[in-house]
Amino acid sequence: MSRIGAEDHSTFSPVGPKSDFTTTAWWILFAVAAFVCVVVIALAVGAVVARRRATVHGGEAKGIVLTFGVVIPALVLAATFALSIVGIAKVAKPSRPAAITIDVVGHQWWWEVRYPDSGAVTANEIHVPVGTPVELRLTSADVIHSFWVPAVMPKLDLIPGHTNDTWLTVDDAGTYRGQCAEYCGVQHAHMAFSVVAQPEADFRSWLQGQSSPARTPTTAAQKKGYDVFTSGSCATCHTVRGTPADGQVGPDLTHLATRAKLAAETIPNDRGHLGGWIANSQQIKPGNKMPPQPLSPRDLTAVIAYLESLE
Ligand code: HEC
Ligand SMILES: [Cu+2]
Repeated sequence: MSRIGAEDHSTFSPVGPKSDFTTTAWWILFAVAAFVCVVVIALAVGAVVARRRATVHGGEAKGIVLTFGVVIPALVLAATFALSIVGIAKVAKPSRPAAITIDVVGHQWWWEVRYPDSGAVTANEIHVPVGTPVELRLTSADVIHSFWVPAVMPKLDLIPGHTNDTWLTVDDAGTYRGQCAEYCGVQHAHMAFSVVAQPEADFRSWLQGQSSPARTPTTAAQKKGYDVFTSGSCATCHTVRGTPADGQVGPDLTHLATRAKLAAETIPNDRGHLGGWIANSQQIKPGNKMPPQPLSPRDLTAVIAYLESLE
């Protein structure tokens, strides 16, 4: 089954072995807890009735307390504990070795995504081959963030100065929304991303595109935009591989035009939003780390033309 739609953001529609297990475990624990709750309420009601009739005597009461207060809770807790142990083992390692490694670095308030084997760098959009285990190495450039793709895998923190090694497998092709799940400052809510699971061949061609240097500008407007970008402030914060722009503060923009959304899924990647973002991103995502860029209308139009050519 193939599911396309970034709104797929639910732990109740698992699409990988990790979320499959955690969702099943959740249902089991829910059923057990609900059952215990009903039994306890029934016993409490029973106790009131029995007390009125005064039919339970010392020895009988002791038996009831031992059975329902000690033996049954011990069995229930032992069973759920066993489930957790099985779960930890299941979620710890994929069933076969990971085929690729992806480094994810959390930033206030966006996600840096690197494919170390090919040199590809992108932001907020993690492409993976469908049905294949992928190794994830999570860390942070500033504060603690948390990587969460509800349909694919449970949460794991990104911690500054430390790398958390984990993995994911997506069984159905599609786009799955992820979200930072650890409050990390004013724009925490606008720190989303997507996991795009593609057939192997599509993934390979995507990766090849992302690892190549930026296209050279062709039209006059693109050339002008290139000059504004590389000689102005943009280049101090952004990298466009294959040009002198090698800033490390913001997302790599080498293939910006291939991304569906901008600013960690805050706005769509189209001409109007792109222009609005560059002119004054503070109006769109207040407090984010990109200051307003006071460009002349001509320069702004040129920069947009250049960025839109970066496929
Ligand atoms: C002081 C550093 C800084 C400067 C200067 C700067 N940016 Fe940014 N830019 C950022 C940061 C940080 C982000 C990520 C913001 C977020 O999503 O929270 C960003 C995001 C962007 C994005 C969205 C990228 C994506 O994939 O979501 C675009 C496009 C962009 N900047 C273009 C520009 C252009 C064009 C200029 C120059 C006119 C510029 N930036 C100048 C820091 C900067
Ligand atoms: Cu956060």
